[in-house]
This record gives sequence, structure tokens and C-alpha cells, in this order.
Amino acid sequence: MATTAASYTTTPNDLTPEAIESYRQRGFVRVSGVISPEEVERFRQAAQGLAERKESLSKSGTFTQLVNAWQEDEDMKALTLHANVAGIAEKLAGVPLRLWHDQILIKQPHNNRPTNYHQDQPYWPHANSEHSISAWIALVDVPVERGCMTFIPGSHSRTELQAQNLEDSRSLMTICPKLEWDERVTVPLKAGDCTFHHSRCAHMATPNDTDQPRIAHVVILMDATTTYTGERHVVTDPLGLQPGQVMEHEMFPRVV
Ligand SMILES: O=C(O)CCC(=O)C(=O)O
Repeated sequence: MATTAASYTTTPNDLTPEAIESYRQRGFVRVSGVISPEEVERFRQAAQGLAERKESLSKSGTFTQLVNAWQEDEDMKALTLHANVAGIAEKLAGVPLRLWHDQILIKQPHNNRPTNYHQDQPYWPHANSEHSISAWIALVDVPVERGCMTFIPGSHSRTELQAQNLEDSRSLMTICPKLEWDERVTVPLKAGDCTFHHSRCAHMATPNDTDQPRIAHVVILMDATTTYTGERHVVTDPLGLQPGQVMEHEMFPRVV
């Protein structure tokens, strides 16, 4: 399906210096219309189809989690490597990026479980990656009641924190009590809109209290210079990477 740049509300060229500055100061930004309405329909169907064929990595009930969907489905590959999403991400990050991994995250209706506060970076076997960024793309309308994201502005400056326990709603605030009193910003999205967040920006997602599934696709990009630490991770474990090597591999293509 041919899609022209004109059908996107926001392209890399539309990003204002204020939006880029806001992302760098706060660690997240909302960007509208990163994919077209036709693409929303195509990618939503692809995500739902893959969820019927593939087992969820997460068994917690928080969400159905399908990691590296781009390896299993051509339509999901088109979304994960989408030039508009990657172009905006690279402008926000300000450095060349490569794919780390993607994940479809579906919160089932009335799942009754928030995604607890955490930073992403502490779970990853990465060094030399100061600018990693996630594009959280809504494939359905996501009002607050369907499981949208909430961010703690400025928390991406906390680079010293250990990995948080996702099963414990108090974990992040126990590790870093100061964050308890910081502002929190909740960001509902229309289908086709996206939040971009820095990998150290603390965030959570509300439960899905509606009758419709919440379907999001997250494209996670890392600095092109990222090196592998050797720590265990489901994405890198099968690849035979050497600790210290730059993460140049066909699983981690450059995206722009
Ligand atoms: O969508 C969610 O429930 C959480 C997403 C998340 O934690 C992330 O994209 O880093």
C-alpha cells in the first residue's frame, strides 16, 4: 500500500525546535499522526493476527507481549522499520540509531493491572548508549482508561538506578524516594499518535478498564555505537555476541 508523507500529521521536518528541546528536557514527547489512518488499520490487523499465532513472552496478565514481531510478519516489519517513526526518533535523539527490538503490547479488556513504574535501560545489556529511545505507537485510540502511558518528567537524568521490580508498584519509589514527589504526566493518544520516551525516563501505563483491547506497538532504538555488556537478555542470548563489541548485527539494523 503506497502512503505519501502528506498523510502523516507529523514528519521529521515538522518537528519544532521546541518539541525537540522539550523531549531532551523532560525525557518524553507526544507526536501526533506518525502513521496514516490506512496504516493504523493495516498494522492493527497485523498485530492482532500475530497475537493469535504467537505465544506471549509475559505471563503476568499485565499485557500480551510479542517481542521482535518484525521477524515474524511483513506488515509488522514495515511498522518497526517505518521511515517516519525512525526519522522522528533520530531527530529527537540527535544521534544515529539502530533497532534494539520491537514489541507488540496488548492490554486485554478489564485486565485490572497497571504496568508499574520503571525505567527501561537498566534491564538491557547495553553500554555506550546514552540516547536510546522508544516509540510507543497507538494502534487503537488509547484514552486514559484503556492503558495509556504516564511519565515522570526529567527522570531520565537518573542514570544510577538499579533495575526496578515490575511486580512491585512501589519498587521505583523505594529505590529513588525523591521521584515520589515529582510531577507525573499522563498522555492519552489517538490511534496513529505516538509518544517517544528516553530509555531512562520513568513511566507506567494505566490498566485497561474498557471493553476493547489496548493495542500498542513499541519500536525501541539504541545508539548506533551501543556495545554489548555480556549480561543476559532474551534478545541477545541466542546471538553469540562478544562482551564489549559494538552491537552491529542483522537483528539490529540502522533505521535511517
Ligand atoms: O504499554 C505498556 O503497558 C508499557 C510500555 C512500556 O513500559 C514501554 O514501552 O517501555
